[in-house]
Amino acid sequence: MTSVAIVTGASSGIGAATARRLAAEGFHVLAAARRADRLADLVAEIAANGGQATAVTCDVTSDESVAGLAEAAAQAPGPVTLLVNNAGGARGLDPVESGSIGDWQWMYDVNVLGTLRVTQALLPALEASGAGTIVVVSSTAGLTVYEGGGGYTAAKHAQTAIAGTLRLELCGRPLRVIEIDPGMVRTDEFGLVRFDGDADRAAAVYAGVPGPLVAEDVADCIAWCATRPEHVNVDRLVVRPRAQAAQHKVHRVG
Ligand code: 8X3
Repeated sequence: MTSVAIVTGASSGIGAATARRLAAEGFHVLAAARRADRLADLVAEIAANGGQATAVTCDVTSDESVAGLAEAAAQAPGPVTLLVNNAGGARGLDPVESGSIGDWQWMYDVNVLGTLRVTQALLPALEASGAGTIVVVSSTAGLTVYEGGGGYTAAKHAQTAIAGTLRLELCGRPLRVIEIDPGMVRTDEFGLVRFDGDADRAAAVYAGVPGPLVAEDVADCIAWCATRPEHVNVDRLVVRPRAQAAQHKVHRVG
């Protein structure tokens, strides 16, 4: 029977690339995100390429919406063996002394509580499958801090803490927990959300960087980790572009 993979934040970027990749790997993908029109296009594209996917409109900041995702998982045509907690994002690049409480609340709700809500809701199905995998897409921002990144790095550190704690708590049960920490990834929307639609500011982050990661690079890492034999747990995978040796050590040309 086809295994089911759930991907949150699937309407764009890393989430969409992961949904495509997991469908190509043979999973039936439940592609979850807020934007139904984007999901419909994605699901149609996956089907046109011979894959299987179902769109599930879901806002990870809503308990009710996440309950709907769990219901969709219960109706899915196979055991739920993989959850990719990908929904997340950054807002603002303000110093702590002037950071917006609203931005910080949003980042905590989407990145941290979103992971908590979705994981809690799907854990029973993942465990019932006999071999469940929980992926937490955190960030290198979950491992270090940088000026202006306080709200985002705090949220990502919390996500990283959840992944580590879950792995301890689930030890001995048929569940594994994988944390993926991407560095500089150029996607259509991450920078636009962070800078409130300012495309120039978003593009400047990658200016002169030869070969920032793209969403497919991260999807590749997620798919590799999630398709290892079930006794293998890749605890954490940190992936950056070659041009980024560390958060502040970025090679730029021009
Ligand atoms: C995004 C990486 O460097 O913008 O998760 O914080 S960074």
